[in-house]
Amino acid sequence: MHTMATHNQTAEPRNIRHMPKVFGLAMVVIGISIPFTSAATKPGAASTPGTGLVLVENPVSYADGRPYPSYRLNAVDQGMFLEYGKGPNECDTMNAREALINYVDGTYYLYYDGAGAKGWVSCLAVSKDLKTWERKGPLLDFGPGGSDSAAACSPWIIKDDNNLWHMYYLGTPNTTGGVDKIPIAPYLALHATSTSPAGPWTKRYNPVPFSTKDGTYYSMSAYPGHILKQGNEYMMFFGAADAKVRRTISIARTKDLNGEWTLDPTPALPVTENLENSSVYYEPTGKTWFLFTNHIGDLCPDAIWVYWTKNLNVWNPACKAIVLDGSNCTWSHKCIGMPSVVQVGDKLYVFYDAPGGDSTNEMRRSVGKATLQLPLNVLDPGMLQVPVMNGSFETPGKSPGGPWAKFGSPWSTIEAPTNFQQLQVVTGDAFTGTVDGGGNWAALISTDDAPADHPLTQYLPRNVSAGDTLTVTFWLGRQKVSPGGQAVAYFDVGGTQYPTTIDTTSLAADSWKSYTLTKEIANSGNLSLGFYGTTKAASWLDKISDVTVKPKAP
Ligand SMILES: [Ca+2]
Repeated sequence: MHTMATHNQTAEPRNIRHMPKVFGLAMVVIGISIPFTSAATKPGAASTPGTGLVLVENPVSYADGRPYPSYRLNAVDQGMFLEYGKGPNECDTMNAREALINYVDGTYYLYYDGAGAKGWVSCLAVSKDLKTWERKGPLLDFGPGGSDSAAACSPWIIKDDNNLWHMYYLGTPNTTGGVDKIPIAPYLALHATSTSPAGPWTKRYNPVPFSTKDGTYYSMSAYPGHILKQGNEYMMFFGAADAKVRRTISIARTKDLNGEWTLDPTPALPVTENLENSSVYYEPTGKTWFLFTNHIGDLCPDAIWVYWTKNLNVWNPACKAIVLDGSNCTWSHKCIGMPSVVQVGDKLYVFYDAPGGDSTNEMRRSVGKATLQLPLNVLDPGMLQVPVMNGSFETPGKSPGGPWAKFGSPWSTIEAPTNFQQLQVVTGDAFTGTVDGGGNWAALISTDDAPADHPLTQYLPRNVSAGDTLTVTFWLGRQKVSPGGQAVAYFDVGGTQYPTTIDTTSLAADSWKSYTLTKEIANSGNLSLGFYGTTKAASWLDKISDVTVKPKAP
């Protein structure tokens, strides 16, 4: 049946997009630095300082079909300021990257990975004003232990209660060799201490803070990240990669900076997000934590993304935005390296590395910076109308990008399922008429198009609680010359599905009907919405509403 109306059937331009329906203000929030939520309650608040979310209009498609953020939180690029090749003792002749900014007692300490003749080590540049920088040369050296014999990079630091600084850095005994000597897995977590961020640093090889472990999401790599203290516990947002080299951020915990760290059994964000490195900022205005990280694209790191949460232990993959990519970086169009952030007055400075131009190269990167006007304004975590993005599937194309994940071809380079089917309702001669307001494209739900193990699913930017009642409406059609099909629609709350079966065999051929899924949920967690087929014959899905949350009666 898929031959009757394939996605190649017409040359419908991909830029015909139905603006996703978002609650309230979102429909008019197009621009930069407009508060996303406050204007709804404060007329004229558009002049309020700060940076707000704007909707993504041109989602990027990735080879593996992963979902793309629905929002941007645009930084204003300040350009490149620390060019590789100018450090003392030829410490950074081929690279200056992995910029980690620290502000301590009036001085900015910029740690960056310099690539010189011997390989990659962390180097130091200092500044009092972020304008004039003094390059001090290598901060660390290779070895003497085997675990950092080939590279000693990317250090995050924190001061303990006795004013001793602790450093956690990435070491590896392996590189690609040759001239470039690019560090390769395993990326290991190593420890050092000093009385000053400027060093000298004393390496502490025992105990090892944490290590990779077979059979886990950190089987390939487990390397350091941003550290902060909550109560008497230190939390580290460490980097992980699994056996399929799927990368993400998770949380390591310890009460003793000289001891071992315990890694959370599940990652803070799904491995399918493809993220490296972390830098955390707390926004007091909205009592919200922001995790800045590096998104890895098809060829190279391609953007700085930020995730936000009110609860450091609970992160939602839908609560994310693009901060800097080739569209708003002034000098690097395809490759943007890892971010770190520091607050300076009413701005948040975002440091990053990039190769410039259209390069996607690992080498010849330099360091740039960008700014975000504070405060950062994001979604209301208690919203009662949760936006479903692209709910009418008006995004034709072979690999649509956008918010839907596992859309027929999830992780196709890894697990190689079938192509997705997103077809034209009338032009494809499947129906005489469209759903009113649903546009001309719909998704097919069948065992061929969206089977139970590859459902059509969307993360939603809402954490819900036991006792809440969730409602969504959507339209299903039985096309001409088809028996109709059977399928399942479900809410997913923290991995628990609340399903209902749906059946279009009882509809008249060439007709549409509205369905409502309502569930009172019994657990708490991140919310997502999904659909999958249970018969080979398809149901056509269109015009999915926002999800309404009715909180449990007090
Ligand atoms: Ca549609």
